[in-house]
Amino acid sequence: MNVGVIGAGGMGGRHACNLHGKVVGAQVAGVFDVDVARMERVARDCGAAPTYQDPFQLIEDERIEAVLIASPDETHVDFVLACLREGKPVLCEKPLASTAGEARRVVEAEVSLGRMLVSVGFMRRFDPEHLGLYEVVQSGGIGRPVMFKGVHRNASVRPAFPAEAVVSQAAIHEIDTTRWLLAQEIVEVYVRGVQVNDSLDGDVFDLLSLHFTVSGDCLASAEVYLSAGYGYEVSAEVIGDKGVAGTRQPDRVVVREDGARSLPVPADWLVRFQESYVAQLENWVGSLSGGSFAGADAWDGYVSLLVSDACLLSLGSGRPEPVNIPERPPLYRRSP
Ligand code: ISE
Repeated sequence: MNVGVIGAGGMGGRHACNLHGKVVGAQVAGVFDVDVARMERVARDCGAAPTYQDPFQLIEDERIEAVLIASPDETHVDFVLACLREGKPVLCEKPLASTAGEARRVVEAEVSLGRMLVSVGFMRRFDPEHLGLYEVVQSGGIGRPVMFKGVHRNASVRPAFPAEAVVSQAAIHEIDTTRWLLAQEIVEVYVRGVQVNDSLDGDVFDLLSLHFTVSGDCLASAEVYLSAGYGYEVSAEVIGDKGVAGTRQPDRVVVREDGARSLPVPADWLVRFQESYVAQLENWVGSLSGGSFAGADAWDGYVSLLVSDACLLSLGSGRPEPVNIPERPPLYRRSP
Protein backbone atom coordinates (compact mmCIF):
# COMPACT_ATOMS: atom_id res chain seq x y z
CA MET A 1 0.00 0.00 0.00
CA ASN A 2 1.59 3.28 -1.14
CA VAL A 3 0.95 5.72 1.71
CA GLY A 4 1.52 9.46 1.48
CA VAL A 5 2.39 11.22 4.75
CA ILE A 6 1.39 14.85 5.33
CA GLY A 7 3.18 16.32 8.34
CA ALA A 8 6.70 15.13 9.19
CA GLY A 9 7.02 16.54 12.69
CA GLY A 10 7.28 14.49 15.88
CA MET A 11 4.07 12.50 15.35
CA GLY A 12 4.13 12.37 11.54
CA GLY A 13 7.80 11.46 11.51
CA ARG A 14 7.13 8.60 13.90
CA HIS A 15 4.18 7.37 11.85
CA ALA A 16 6.33 7.46 8.69
CA CYS A 17 9.15 5.52 10.37
CA ASN A 18 6.68 2.97 11.75
CA LEU A 19 5.06 2.56 8.33
CA HIS A 20 8.47 2.15 6.68
CA GLY A 21 10.07 -0.13 9.20
CA LYS A 22 7.34 -1.99 11.06
CA VAL A 23 4.17 -2.30 9.03
CA VAL A 24 4.08 -5.15 6.50
CA GLY A 25 2.28 -4.32 3.27
CA ALA A 26 2.83 -0.57 3.39
CA GLN A 27 5.50 1.81 2.20
CA VAL A 28 5.99 5.53 2.51
CA ALA A 29 5.39 6.66 -1.07
CA GLY A 30 5.45 10.40 -0.47
CA VAL A 31 6.09 13.02 2.21
CA PHE A 32 5.03 16.65 2.62
CA ASP A 33 5.89 19.13 5.32
CA VAL A 34 6.14 22.92 5.29
CA ASP A 35 9.60 22.49 6.85
CA VAL A 36 11.62 21.36 3.82
CA ALA A 37 14.61 20.13 5.83
CA ARG A 38 12.35 18.04 8.07
CA MET A 39 10.44 16.72 5.06
CA GLU A 40 13.63 15.68 3.29
CA ARG A 41 15.08 14.07 6.40
CA VAL A 42 11.98 11.91 6.99
CA ALA A 43 11.73 11.04 3.28
CA ARG A 44 15.38 10.00 3.27
CA ASP A 45 14.93 7.88 6.40
CA CYS A 46 11.85 6.19 4.92
CA GLY A 47 13.24 4.61 1.78
CA ALA A 48 14.10 7.84 -0.07
CA ALA A 49 10.41 8.57 -0.60
CA PRO A 50 9.51 11.39 -3.02
CA THR A 51 8.81 14.77 -1.46
CA TYR A 52 6.16 17.29 -2.52
CA GLN A 53 6.01 21.07 -2.58
CA ASP A 54 2.21 20.99 -2.29
CA PRO A 55 0.20 18.61 -0.05
CA PHE A 56 -2.69 18.52 -2.51
CA GLN A 57 -0.34 17.29 -5.23
CA LEU A 58 0.56 14.40 -2.91
CA ILE A 59 -3.12 13.59 -2.32
CA GLU A 60 -3.96 13.81 -6.04
CA ASP A 61 -0.90 11.81 -7.21
CA GLU A 62 -2.23 8.51 -8.62
CA ARG A 63 0.79 6.73 -7.13
CA ILE A 64 -0.54 7.49 -3.66
CA GLU A 65 -3.17 4.93 -2.59
CA ALA A 66 -3.82 6.12 0.98
CA VAL A 67 -2.92 9.16 3.06
CA LEU A 68 -1.80 9.67 6.66
CA ILE A 69 -2.33 13.17 8.07
CA ALA A 70 -0.26 14.39 11.01
CA SER A 71 -0.07 18.10 10.19
CA PRO A 72 -1.29 20.87 12.54
CA ASP A 73 -4.87 20.36 13.72
CA GLU A 74 -6.30 23.34 11.82
CA THR A 75 -5.15 21.84 8.50
CA HIS A 76 -6.78 18.43 8.95
CA VAL A 77 -10.22 19.11 7.47
CA ASP A 78 -9.05 20.49 4.12
CA PHE A 79 -6.67 17.58 3.61
CA VAL A 80 -9.29 15.00 4.62
CA LEU A 81 -11.87 16.55 2.28
CA ALA A 82 -9.31 16.41 -0.56
CA CYS A 83 -8.77 12.70 0.15
CA LEU A 84 -12.54 12.14 -0.02
CA ARG A 85 -12.68 13.98 -3.36
CA GLU A 86 -9.99 11.57 -4.61
CA GLY A 87 -11.75 8.56 -3.08
CA LYS A 88 -8.63 7.74 -1.04
CA PRO A 89 -8.66 6.22 2.48
CA VAL A 90 -7.14 8.50 5.10
CA LEU A 91 -5.93 8.07 8.66
CA CYS A 92 -6.11 11.50 10.28
CA GLU A 93 -4.39 12.19 13.60
CA LYS A 94 -6.74 13.36 16.34
CA PRO A 95 -8.42 15.74 16.48
CA LEU A 96 -10.28 15.42 13.18
CA ALA A 97 -10.65 19.20 13.15
CA SER A 98 -10.31 22.22 15.43
CA THR A 99 -14.08 22.41 16.10
CA ALA A 100 -17.17 20.25 15.70
CA GLY A 101 -18.48 22.57 13.00
CA GLU A 102 -15.39 21.91 10.92
CA ALA A 103 -15.57 18.14 11.55
CA ARG A 104 -19.23 18.16 10.49
CA ARG A 105 -18.04 19.04 6.95
CA VAL A 106 -16.12 15.74 6.86
CA VAL A 107 -19.10 13.72 8.09
CA GLU A 108 -21.39 15.34 5.50
CA ALA A 109 -18.88 14.71 2.69
CA GLU A 110 -18.40 11.07 3.70
CA VAL A 111 -22.15 10.47 4.06
CA SER A 112 -22.78 11.90 0.58
CA LEU A 113 -19.94 9.75 -0.78
CA GLY A 114 -21.66 6.74 0.83
CA ARG A 115 -18.33 5.13 1.80
CA MET A 116 -16.31 5.19 5.04
CA LEU A 117 -12.81 6.30 4.05
CA VAL A 118 -11.89 8.35 7.13
CA SER A 119 -10.17 6.87 10.19
CA VAL A 120 -9.15 8.97 13.19
CA GLY A 121 -6.00 8.27 15.23
CA PHE A 122 -7.29 7.78 18.78
CA MET A 123 -4.46 5.34 19.43
CA ARG A 124 -5.48 4.37 23.00
CA ARG A 125 -8.03 2.08 21.34
CA PHE A 126 -5.00 0.00 20.30
CA ASP A 127 -3.11 0.16 23.61
CA PRO A 128 -2.93 -3.33 25.21
CA GLU A 129 -3.72 -1.85 28.66
CA HIS A 130 -6.79 0.01 27.42
CA LEU A 131 -7.91 -2.89 25.21
CA GLY A 132 -7.76 -5.22 28.20
CA LEU A 133 -9.94 -2.80 30.16
CA TYR A 134 -12.34 -2.51 27.23
CA GLU A 135 -12.76 -6.29 27.07
CA VAL A 136 -13.50 -6.55 30.81
CA VAL A 137 -16.04 -3.72 30.69
CA GLN A 138 -17.77 -4.80 27.50
CA SER A 139 -17.96 -8.44 28.63
CA GLY A 140 -19.83 -7.40 31.78
CA GLY A 141 -16.92 -8.48 33.94
CA ILE A 142 -17.54 -5.70 36.47
CA GLY A 143 -21.28 -5.46 36.03
CA ARG A 144 -22.95 -2.24 34.87
CA PRO A 145 -20.39 0.56 34.44
CA VAL A 146 -21.24 3.49 36.73
CA MET A 147 -18.08 5.63 36.50
CA PHE A 148 -14.98 6.20 34.37
CA LYS A 149 -11.91 7.88 35.89
CA GLY A 150 -9.00 9.06 33.73
CA VAL A 151 -5.59 10.53 34.45
CA HIS A 152 -3.59 12.16 31.65
CA ARG A 153 -0.28 13.84 32.51
CA ASN A 154 2.27 15.37 30.18
CA ALA A 155 5.71 16.26 31.49
CA SER A 156 5.41 19.68 29.82
CA VAL A 157 4.06 21.52 26.82
CA ARG A 158 5.64 24.16 24.61
CA PRO A 159 5.28 27.74 25.97
CA ALA A 160 3.06 28.76 23.02
CA PHE A 161 0.59 25.88 23.59
CA PRO A 162 -2.86 27.22 22.57
CA ALA A 163 -5.36 27.45 25.42
CA GLU A 164 -8.11 25.58 23.55
CA ALA A 165 -5.69 22.76 22.64
CA VAL A 166 -5.66 21.63 26.29
CA VAL A 167 -9.13 20.29 25.48
CA SER A 168 -9.23 19.81 21.69
CA GLN A 169 -5.77 18.21 21.47
CA ALA A 170 -5.17 16.68 24.91
CA ALA A 171 -8.37 16.08 26.90
CA ILE A 172 -10.02 14.85 23.70
CA HIS A 173 -8.34 11.52 24.43
CA GLU A 174 -10.33 11.20 27.68
CA ILE A 175 -13.48 12.17 25.77
CA ASP A 176 -12.95 9.42 23.20
CA THR A 177 -11.82 6.87 25.81
CA THR A 178 -14.96 7.52 27.89
CA ARG A 179 -17.23 7.03 24.84
CA TRP A 180 -15.34 3.94 23.66
CA LEU A 181 -14.92 2.11 26.99
CA LEU A 182 -18.51 2.71 28.12
CA ALA A 183 -20.11 2.53 24.64
CA GLN A 184 -22.24 5.43 25.83
CA GLU A 185 -22.53 9.11 24.90
CA ILE A 186 -21.49 12.10 27.03
CA VAL A 187 -24.58 14.26 27.50
CA GLU A 188 -23.31 17.03 29.82
CA VAL A 189 -19.89 18.40 30.82
CA TYR A 190 -18.55 20.53 33.66
CA VAL A 191 -14.92 21.63 33.38
CA ARG A 192 -12.74 23.76 35.63
CA GLY A 193 -9.09 24.64 35.14
CA VAL A 194 -6.12 26.35 36.74
CA GLN A 195 -2.82 27.57 35.34
CA VAL A 196 0.07 25.89 37.13
CA ASN A 197 2.97 26.84 34.85
CA ASP A 198 3.08 30.65 34.73
CA SER A 199 5.68 30.64 31.96
CA LEU A 200 3.10 29.51 29.39
CA ASP A 201 2.15 32.24 26.92
CA GLY A 202 -1.13 33.84 27.98
CA ASP A 203 -3.86 32.28 30.13
CA VAL A 204 -3.53 28.54 29.56
CA PHE A 205 -5.25 26.17 31.97
CA ASP A 206 -2.59 23.44 32.01
CA LEU A 207 -4.48 21.56 34.74
CA LEU A 208 -8.11 20.61 34.04
CA SER A 209 -10.69 18.77 36.09
CA LEU A 210 -13.38 17.41 33.78
CA HIS A 211 -16.70 15.90 34.85
CA PHE A 212 -19.04 14.21 32.39
CA THR A 213 -22.58 12.94 32.75
CA VAL A 214 -22.82 9.89 30.52
CA SER A 215 -25.99 8.34 29.12
CA GLY A 216 -26.96 5.16 30.91
CA ASP A 217 -26.75 6.64 34.46
CA CYS A 218 -23.00 6.72 34.41
CA LEU A 219 -20.44 9.37 35.39
CA ALA A 220 -16.92 10.17 34.24
CA SER A 221 -14.17 12.35 35.61
CA ALA A 222 -10.69 13.07 34.36
CA GLU A 223 -7.58 14.97 35.38
CA VAL A 224 -5.60 16.41 32.46
CA TYR A 225 -2.34 17.95 33.63
CA LEU A 226 0.14 19.18 31.02
CA SER A 227 2.89 20.45 33.33
CA ALA A 228 3.39 17.39 35.54
CA GLY A 229 7.16 17.64 35.15
CA TYR A 230 8.07 14.08 36.22
CA GLY A 231 7.06 12.35 32.99
CA TYR A 232 4.19 11.15 30.83
CA GLU A 233 1.49 9.07 32.48
CA VAL A 234 -1.97 7.95 31.36
CA SER A 235 -4.33 5.66 33.24
CA ALA A 236 -7.99 4.68 33.05
CA GLU A 237 -10.32 2.99 35.52
CA VAL A 238 -13.94 1.89 35.25
CA ILE A 239 -16.12 1.32 38.30
CA GLY A 240 -18.99 -1.14 37.83
CA ASP A 241 -21.80 -2.16 40.11
CA LYS A 242 -20.04 -5.51 40.61
CA GLY A 243 -16.38 -4.58 40.52
CA VAL A 244 -13.62 -2.23 39.40
CA ALA A 245 -11.11 -2.58 36.57
CA GLY A 246 -8.23 -0.33 35.54
CA THR A 247 -5.12 -0.09 33.43
CA ARG A 248 -1.78 -0.56 35.12
CA GLN A 249 1.37 1.28 34.20
CA PRO A 250 3.25 -0.82 31.61
CA ASP A 251 6.37 -0.90 33.77
CA ARG A 252 9.43 -2.43 32.23
CA VAL A 253 12.00 -2.59 35.05
CA VAL A 254 12.29 -1.85 38.75
CA VAL A 255 15.50 0.04 39.53
CA ARG A 256 16.96 -0.50 43.03
CA GLU A 257 19.64 1.96 44.12
CA ASP A 258 20.55 4.27 47.00
CA GLY A 259 18.12 2.54 49.31
CA ALA A 260 15.16 3.03 46.98
CA ARG A 261 13.22 1.19 44.28
CA SER A 262 11.97 3.16 41.27
CA LEU A 263 9.98 2.58 38.09
CA PRO A 264 10.86 4.57 34.96
CA VAL A 265 8.17 6.87 33.62
CA PRO A 266 7.95 7.49 29.85
CA ALA A 267 9.01 10.94 28.66
CA ASP A 268 6.09 11.45 26.28
CA TRP A 269 3.32 9.83 24.26
CA LEU A 270 5.72 8.66 21.51
CA VAL A 271 7.42 6.43 24.08
CA ARG A 272 4.33 5.36 26.06
CA PHE A 273 2.16 4.57 23.02
CA GLN A 274 4.72 3.37 20.41
CA GLU A 275 3.21 -0.13 20.49
CA SER A 276 -0.27 1.34 20.04
CA TYR A 277 0.79 3.50 17.08
CA VAL A 278 2.21 0.44 15.31
CA ALA A 279 -0.88 -1.66 16.08
CA GLN A 280 -3.14 1.15 14.85
CA LEU A 281 -1.18 1.41 11.57
CA GLU A 282 -1.17 -2.38 11.07
CA ASN A 283 -4.93 -2.48 11.58
CA TRP A 284 -5.49 0.51 9.28
CA VAL A 285 -3.30 -0.88 6.48
CA GLY A 286 -4.97 -4.27 6.87
CA SER A 287 -8.41 -2.64 6.64
CA LEU A 288 -7.46 -1.08 3.30
CA SER A 289 -7.44 -4.53 1.70
CA GLY A 290 -11.15 -5.06 2.35
CA GLY A 291 -11.46 -5.25 6.14
CA SER A 292 -12.79 -2.61 8.50
CA PHE A 293 -10.71 -0.35 10.73
CA ALA A 294 -11.11 -1.27 14.42
CA GLY A 295 -10.41 2.28 15.57
CA ALA A 296 -12.31 5.56 15.49
CA ASP A 297 -14.19 6.84 12.45
CA ALA A 298 -15.24 10.32 11.32
CA TRP A 299 -18.39 10.17 13.45
CA ASP A 300 -16.26 9.47 16.54
CA GLY A 301 -14.02 12.35 15.51
CA TYR A 302 -17.03 14.66 15.12
CA VAL A 303 -18.76 13.68 18.38
CA SER A 304 -15.52 13.99 20.36
CA LEU A 305 -15.32 17.58 19.11
CA LEU A 306 -18.96 18.27 20.04
CA VAL A 307 -17.95 17.31 23.59
CA SER A 308 -14.69 19.27 23.30
CA ASP A 309 -16.58 22.41 22.25
CA ALA A 310 -18.97 21.97 25.22
CA CYS A 311 -15.97 21.59 27.56
CA LEU A 312 -14.48 24.87 26.31
CA LEU A 313 -17.90 26.52 26.78
CA SER A 314 -18.08 25.22 30.36
CA LEU A 315 -14.54 26.43 31.09
CA GLY A 316 -15.68 29.90 30.07
CA SER A 317 -19.16 29.90 31.63
CA GLY A 318 -18.24 28.18 34.88
CA ARG A 319 -21.42 26.13 34.47
CA PRO A 320 -22.28 22.62 33.30
CA GLU A 321 -23.00 22.61 29.55
CA PRO A 322 -25.12 20.12 27.56
CA VAL A 323 -23.79 18.13 24.60
CA ASN A 324 -26.34 17.97 21.81
CA ILE A 325 -25.47 14.99 19.61
CA PRO A 326 -27.46 14.58 16.38
CA GLU A 327 -28.74 11.19 15.32
CA ARG A 328 -25.96 8.95 14.05
CA PRO A 329 -26.23 8.55 10.24
CA PRO A 330 -26.82 4.96 9.03
CA LEU A 331 -23.35 4.95 7.43
CA TYR A 332 -21.83 4.95 10.93
CA ARG A 333 -24.19 2.50 12.64
CA ARG A 334 -21.66 -0.22 13.46
CA SER A 335 -21.37 -2.17 16.69
CA PRO A 336 -19.55 -0.18 19.42
C1 ISE B 1 -0.69 15.10 21.87
O1 ISE B 1 -1.15 15.62 20.63
C2 ISE B 1 -1.20 13.71 22.04
O2 ISE B 1 -2.01 13.20 21.30
C3 ISE B 1 -0.80 13.06 23.30
O3 ISE B 1 -1.33 11.75 23.36
C4 ISE B 1 -1.34 13.90 24.44
O4 ISE B 1 -0.92 13.32 25.66
C5 ISE B 1 -0.79 15.31 24.34
O5 ISE B 1 -1.30 16.09 25.41
C6 ISE B 1 -1.21 15.94 23.01
O6 ISE B 1 -0.68 17.24 22.92
